Amino acid sequence: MAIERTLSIIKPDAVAKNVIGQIYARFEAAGLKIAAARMIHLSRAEAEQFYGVHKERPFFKDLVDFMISGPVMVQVLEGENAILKNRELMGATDPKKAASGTIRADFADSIDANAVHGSDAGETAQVEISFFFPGLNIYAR
Ligand code: RTP
Ligand code: MG
Repeated sequence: MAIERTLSIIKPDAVAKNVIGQIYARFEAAGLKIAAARMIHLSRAEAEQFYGVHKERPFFKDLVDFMISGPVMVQVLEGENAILKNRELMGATDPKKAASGTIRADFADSIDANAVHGSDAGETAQVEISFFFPGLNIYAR
């Protein structure tokens, strides 16, 4: 199985709830390594660029407002099938529809304040990792 890297964000709601460690523990228990990490408070321009694929969607402004409402914790996760594995750990976008035991079921409040972001495919993972970690040194372990 392929070793992949994916971009994960712990969103402002979950950072404010002080559950970064609990979410990291879930990544680690699933065999995903934290390969790089940084805390950042996104500017509006950065959030609009990051979520640019959604710019025509009705929820775009709410999404950007939310993503800049406080600091976020951004990490590269590495492991077998990391992209899909992280999406499974996250659960459905709407926490009301997320399977029990998923991060969103346990920590998210609403479809806007939904605790985590995860890249949805290989190509987006590369773009998103470069966005937050340009010229990154990711250390082999
Ligand atoms: P993410 O990109 O944050 O990992 O979430 P996702 O793939 O599960 O969902 P996506 O369709 O990419 O949407 C990005 C974020 O926009 C907000 N959203 N709101 N009100 C709505 O109908 C709606 N739909 C999406 C969510 O916060 C979602 O995480
Ligand atoms: Mg998405």
